[in-house]
Amino acid sequence: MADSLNVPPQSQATDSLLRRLAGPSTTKAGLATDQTDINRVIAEASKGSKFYENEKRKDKDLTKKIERILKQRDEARKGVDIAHVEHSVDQLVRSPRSCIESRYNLSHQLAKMEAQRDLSQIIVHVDMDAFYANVELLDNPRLKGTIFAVGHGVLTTASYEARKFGIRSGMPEYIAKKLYPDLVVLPCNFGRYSEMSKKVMDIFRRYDPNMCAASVDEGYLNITHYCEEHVLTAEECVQQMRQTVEMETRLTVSAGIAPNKMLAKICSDRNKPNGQFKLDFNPQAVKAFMQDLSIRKVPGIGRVNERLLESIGIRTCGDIYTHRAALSLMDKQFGLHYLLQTYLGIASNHVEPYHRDERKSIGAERTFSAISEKEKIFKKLEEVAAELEDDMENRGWTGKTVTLKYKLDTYKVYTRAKSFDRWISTKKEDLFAIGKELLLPELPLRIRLIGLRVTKLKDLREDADSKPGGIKRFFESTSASSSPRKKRKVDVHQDEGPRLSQDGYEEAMPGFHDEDEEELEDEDDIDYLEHPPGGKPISSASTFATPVASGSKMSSKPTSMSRLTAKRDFSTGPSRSTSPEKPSPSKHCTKPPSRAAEPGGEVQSQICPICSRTMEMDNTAFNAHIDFCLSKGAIMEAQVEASSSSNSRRSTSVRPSPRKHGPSKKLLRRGRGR
Ligand code: TTP
Ligand code: MG
Repeated sequence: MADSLNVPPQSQATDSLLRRLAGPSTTKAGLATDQTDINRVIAEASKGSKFYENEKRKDKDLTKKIERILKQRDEARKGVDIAHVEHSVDQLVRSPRSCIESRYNLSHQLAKMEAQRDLSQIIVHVDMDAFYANVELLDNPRLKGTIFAVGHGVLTTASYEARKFGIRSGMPEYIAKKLYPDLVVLPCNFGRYSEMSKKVMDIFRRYDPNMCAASVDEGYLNITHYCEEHVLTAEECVQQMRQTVEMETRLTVSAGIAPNKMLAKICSDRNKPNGQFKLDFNPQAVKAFMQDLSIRKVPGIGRVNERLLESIGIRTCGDIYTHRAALSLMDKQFGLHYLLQTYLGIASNHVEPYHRDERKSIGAERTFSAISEKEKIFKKLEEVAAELEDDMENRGWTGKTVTLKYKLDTYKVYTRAKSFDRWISTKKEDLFAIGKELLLPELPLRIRLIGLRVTKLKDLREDADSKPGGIKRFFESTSASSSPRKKRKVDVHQDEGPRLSQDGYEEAMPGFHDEDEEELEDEDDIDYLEHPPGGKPISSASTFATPVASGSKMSSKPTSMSRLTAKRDFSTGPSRSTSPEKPSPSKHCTKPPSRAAEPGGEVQSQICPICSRTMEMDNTAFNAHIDFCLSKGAIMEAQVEASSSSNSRRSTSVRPSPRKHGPSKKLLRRGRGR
């Protein structure tokens, strides 16, 4: 990061664009320290593509936003005694029982920040090393030591040898080959990754049966009990667990040991590959660890939040304290509480597997080379409907609202929704018909992605699985964890308050910052690669993602590959749903007008299919709100669901339900999925 910041003699705007074009995986382990030249090669190779233009636009928007924020900050500073504000924040950090809550609108929880620091639990974050690449090595040992990557079109991962050349996840293959022309690129073999993922997760579960699988190759464990029972130190236990994984699978894993999930995740990257790092379990050690840590290393602080924080001088977690007055004055924009908590190294230590009942939506989408012919678009829609049928039936879900999503060849995303007063049919013909109805008024279009998503879900397995006493069955953790896809997206709705962990810890900066993070998801769409400047077309694949709940914020790996990978289902014997009744349009139909009718329109009361709020607004505003909800809904798609064919090119995602406040509410994230 810092290296690219020093790129002379670029203007700030050019510099930020260079960094943006470099993609989200610039902090990956094993990469060359100086990425300046690499960033230039990437920018040069991307020039002229629609992707480049889109990134340029987004960079400009963000720059404007930053200018606005700085103006607001300067306004807020006027006539304010900064020393007094700093003193107040100090009291907040050091004397939690001080009475400044009301002045800064701080919650009771905030005031207890330091007092609530819990060092009693041993939390471990495990993350397989170069997972797809190392699985490939199992089957082809001759690759050992070679510079290779996995995933045609866009790379899913790269061997550590390749990373030295700047090659990494999410990088277009043709750009990677500019960095190292002899790069060997292997096709993805998702079935195999899934198989190995299951194996390693099963080993982790021996140490914590309640572990949370955060993605295909990573998870959180609480080993406190195991260590006590087996009279082991945390380091011994993790060493043993890593050895077991290597012995039984011939794959290596790195681990971080710390008092909470955020710290454990940061620590697991410290000694990658094939290493472990334990943080001392005392407040001083934790604070010292955070002091010089780049804010970008904090799970959930991505490129956009990084830029926003940098704009007010915050590059390290230690800088949070230095700039506490500005943060306090700009609390709404930056989230003082969350950032102070981060500065102190305080976060959730609650480890629990994903619960099925948190799902919010199920969807499928497909990315392709831009098309405008009506018949071709319908064909894609039909395919998506068929995929959705499969997943809804296999996973036992129906719902009441269907949202069509499409992305223009300019990368602009639109959504159109329709609600029903009965549970919709999961039959592909019916899903297709609804999608078509939503799509028709929009035509003609030139699009590169089409998707359908069903929300307001009903769990068709719920009744069957209910036990006396009303205990809902947990979603099979293997199923929720082993999908060979990564899709994660942090999301916060500003008006819903901060995103909270299961045990009530704030886990993100305020929502509007994520608007841009959300936009970054566009880079997940790989079609810009189909016609690399001067290169031959590269085919794209699409993806399927299902969520994992807990650890979402803690699992903020870059999203850029998610759409490229197919998925496999690990759920055991999915039950077939009973056929729901045929849908009938609801009077709260959310169907938006065709674009010809935009902007404006009659103000009416409408219910958002995503957040369920009733809103008085015209259709344009309403659609903008749905877009906002869909793109920012507090959900992550981190897991890929199953497809019987591992090379399938479809994409399906299931989202957890919207974030709620208060302890023991699940942390929610979503991936784009749209
Ligand atoms: P990561 O754990 O992020 O990466 P990694 O295991 O390859 O390397 P590291 O040693 O740094 O942990 O992701 C696990 C797998 O998920 C990765 O091997 C491929 C896949 N993946 C994608 O498909 N797209 C992505 O953008 C990323 C980051 C990973
Ligand atoms: Mg990994």
